[in-house]
Amino acid sequence: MELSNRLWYKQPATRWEEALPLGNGRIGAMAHGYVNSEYFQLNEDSCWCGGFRDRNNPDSLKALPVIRQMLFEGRIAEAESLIMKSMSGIPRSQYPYQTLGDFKFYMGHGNNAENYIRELDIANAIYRCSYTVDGVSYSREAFISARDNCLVCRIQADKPGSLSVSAELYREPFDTATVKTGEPLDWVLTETEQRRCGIMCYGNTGCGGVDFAFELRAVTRGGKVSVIGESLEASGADEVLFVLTACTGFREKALAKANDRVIQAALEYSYEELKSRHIADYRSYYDRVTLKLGEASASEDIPTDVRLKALTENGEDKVLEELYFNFGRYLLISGSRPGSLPLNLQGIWCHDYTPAWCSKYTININLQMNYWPVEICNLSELHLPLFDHIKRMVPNGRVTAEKMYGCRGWTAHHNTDLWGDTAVQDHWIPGSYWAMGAAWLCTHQWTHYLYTGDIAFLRDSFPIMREAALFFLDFLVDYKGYLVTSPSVSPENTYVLPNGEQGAITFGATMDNQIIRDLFGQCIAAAKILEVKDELNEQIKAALSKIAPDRIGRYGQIMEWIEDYDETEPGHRHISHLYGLHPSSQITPDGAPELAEAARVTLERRLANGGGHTGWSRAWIINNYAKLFNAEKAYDNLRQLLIKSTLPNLFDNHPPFQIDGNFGGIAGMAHMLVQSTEERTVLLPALPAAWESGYVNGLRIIGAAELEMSWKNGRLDWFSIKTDKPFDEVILYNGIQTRFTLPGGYKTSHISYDEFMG
Ligand code: FUC
Repeated sequence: MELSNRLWYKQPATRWEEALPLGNGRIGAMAHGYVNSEYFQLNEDSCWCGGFRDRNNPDSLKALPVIRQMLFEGRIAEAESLIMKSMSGIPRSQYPYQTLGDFKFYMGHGNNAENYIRELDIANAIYRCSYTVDGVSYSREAFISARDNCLVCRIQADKPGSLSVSAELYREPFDTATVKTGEPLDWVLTETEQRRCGIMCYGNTGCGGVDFAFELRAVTRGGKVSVIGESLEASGADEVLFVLTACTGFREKALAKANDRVIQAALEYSYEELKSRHIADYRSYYDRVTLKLGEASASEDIPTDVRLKALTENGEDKVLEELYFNFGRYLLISGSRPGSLPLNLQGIWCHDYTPAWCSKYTININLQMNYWPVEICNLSELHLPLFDHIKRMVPNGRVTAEKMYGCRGWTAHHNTDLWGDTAVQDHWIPGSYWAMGAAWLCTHQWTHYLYTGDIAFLRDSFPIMREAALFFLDFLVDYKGYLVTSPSVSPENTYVLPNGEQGAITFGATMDNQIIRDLFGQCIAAAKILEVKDELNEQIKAALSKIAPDRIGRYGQIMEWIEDYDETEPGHRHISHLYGLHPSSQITPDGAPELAEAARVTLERRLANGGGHTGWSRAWIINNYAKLFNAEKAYDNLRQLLIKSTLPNLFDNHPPFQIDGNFGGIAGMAHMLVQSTEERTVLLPALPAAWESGYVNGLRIIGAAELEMSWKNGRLDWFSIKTDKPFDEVILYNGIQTRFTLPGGYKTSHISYDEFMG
């Protein structure tokens, strides 16, 4: 197996952050690989505590003009005091996403193992653990199949009849019970009973939340299976096969029946069949992209945790970088599938009942960052859960727009949950009172269209994008001839006024202007494509011309606020005013060189003051430097991400574990190799010296096309473009550009450096 396709360790996990993730979009598990037991810590994507509530503060609308007036008059403290009371959600907080529960099995042997290895094969999405105890070699292999919607685990030993395994399920202390299913006649199950009887843990998450149920069955070769009390046991077996599935009331009404259907259907297949169905499905995504940053020798085959630790001294590790890139793709394919919920702060790998930030969907950077790599890394369908979620939010967002602000359209604040809640979350002044969440999410719809050319998708998304824009036609207020948001924040920073007073609530923050520019511009562009000519389109055009431009402040930086205030924390983890650089492409070195230079100064200032200290912040910085075509800085920050913000299982560390940095990190790597806007695609815009020679195949570019590219000695060697649809885009490399107009379904031959540079 290629080194860049495998995470491996010589010891069991000693903490959760060393366990290995499996998932199929809905069901997630962390495998710990103990010797005399296995611990799969489980998730189900809809396992949220609490039901939907209308939390919109009824006093918001009345307070709105007063708050606006206070802000214009510079009475910040008063405005903040009033906003906290009048605009915070009632109750203040959304409920948390939660772990589903635990599946554990105990091996009937001791703990003294030799030749222990556990690994995650990310080319096939399979977990393995093997060792020898008392001369018997044991192995377990597990995966979570999207095709058959279940976790499958096979245990083998090289001595016949030597397997005795006892399994249990629980959600301590929040389950109703674990019970026998299928009404077995006795403790010992007949062969037919093995397929329809097992154990099921069930309950309700509470506070009006979902019912949940997860069920386990065991089938053996040799030996017997019994259900005693809450335990499912195999004894004297040559081989044990466990199949587990889970669901909640979010999707199913009769939970036990739904789980029974899934497991019975899965058990129609043999283990090998289930495995090959799983691999074929997984690889249909994973094999789309290949990245080579160099050749690795067998002597480089060292355990992942050791490799990660060694990076600090060794300076660079291209195998680890490739592995990190592949692992990010693995997490996307395992955590976000058509029909699943979108990836929250911990994806489907959350181990708490009250996780950090409730493991919600934080939409002032984090949820968006989770989806930064999907289009460029050729995993476009994995974006769909986000679009489904946007649709869940729209009706709530209309209510929030009307009740809180008296506006048409729809809006959302900086968090949302399972139910698509859009009201203000928390009473965190620098973050909560920010009505830009919907607008930012809608830019993903446009991006998906740009990369796929899917007109039907655009037609479906267009009303949602326009309703998000409509909100701003009502919400924006006049300030010195500009239309500005008010109230708002620049997530999640605080400014200092010349009189020393500090504040976070503001109007017309730079990020807001940038997001609105994107949203309005995208609505206008979409209207043109869809041939929609109406009054609303004209109003959006008129409003767009009144959005304040980005301005450069006294340090040469992009101004974060409408005035050139200082920041309380110049090294703040958010770099909200660089939204225009990334994820947007309003600021590019070739399109807006002065602003790009100011963006560079902004980044330097952030970093000089301790910025980039959370994983996701570092990942944003990689993307930002890549977008500035600054290869060495992008690479240096990628190394920092690996050294400072990556856990032994390669999960991103905020701290604690937060998955956005994994996705932001690999998006950054992809953007170092290729960047597309509607105007042009740049090849190797930020190729660091360390990636001297390499090859990439399958990255997507705007215009529904795919790129294959090789480079040698730091220079483009050749590239080729494969189109889905008629393609018309300028390709830029090293200052030279050529327009490519190609028919759909076409692959160019290798275009060499010399040919291209002409
Ligand atoms: C934002 C960030 C935090 C964290 C949280 C989930 O509030 O500022 O760092 O990522 O979201």
